[in-house]
Amino acid sequence: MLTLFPELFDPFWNHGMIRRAVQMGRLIPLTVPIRDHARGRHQVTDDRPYGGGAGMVMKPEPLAAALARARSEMAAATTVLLSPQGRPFNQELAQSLVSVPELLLVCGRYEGVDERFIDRHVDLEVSIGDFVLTGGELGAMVVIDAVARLIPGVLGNPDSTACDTFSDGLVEHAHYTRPPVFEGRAVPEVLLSGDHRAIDRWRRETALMRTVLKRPDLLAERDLGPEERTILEQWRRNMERLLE
Ligand code: 9D3
Repeated sequence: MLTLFPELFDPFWNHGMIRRAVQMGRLIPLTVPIRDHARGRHQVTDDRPYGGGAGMVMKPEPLAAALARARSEMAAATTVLLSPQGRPFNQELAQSLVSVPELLLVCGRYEGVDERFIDRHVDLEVSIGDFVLTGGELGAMVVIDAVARLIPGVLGNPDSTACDTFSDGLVEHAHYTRPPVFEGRAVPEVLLSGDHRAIDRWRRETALMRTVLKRPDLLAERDLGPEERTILEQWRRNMERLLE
């Protein structure tokens, strides 16, 4: 991890799943402060853009020196720059990053990073979405969090990554726990029935309906299975009956 704000990562490395990945030796909580690798009395890390314009650009030399320091601990690492121009991060990219042996994340700040550093040292640019952040640090935490939980053994229950939201293209069914009645609202009866086939069917059906209501874009990108067709046709018949 290369950053101008290493202190942002201190609590991050020390909690929950991330700490477990660190303890397992699968995540190195190494934060290289880019500023420590800047030369001169003022340790300047940014400068004005050639050609003019607003904002500042991250100088390439401190980044390259900080990267060399990080590479002394992870020689063969793939370098990932967090940047608004990057490939949009999603579960599929998280899945493919978890099988890369070593990842080294670089957080930019200011308006951008000198392109020559990117050309020479960056293997992949990743964005966490189409909105503007003040720097790459939160992006790096998002990527680390999403990838770390896919490392075998980091999550207590390996099943919980198998049916992640989006990995089968639907949002999840609703979840309930005790008490059986909360603020006058009961838990759906089927969940208390002990009938596991009925529960499974209810979950698949409501997952599909919740996707229709909350994330119709997910369904537009994928084909319906035969059971899903049946469920939607059933709903259509119910709607038609209501309209009559
Ligand atoms: C006006 C041009 N801006 C590009 C959209 C300049 C600019 C704004 C913010 C350049 C860099 C940044 C800092 N952002 C990140 O470093 C960043 C980011 C983001 O802003 N959005 C989504 N994902 C990411 S990952 C890193």
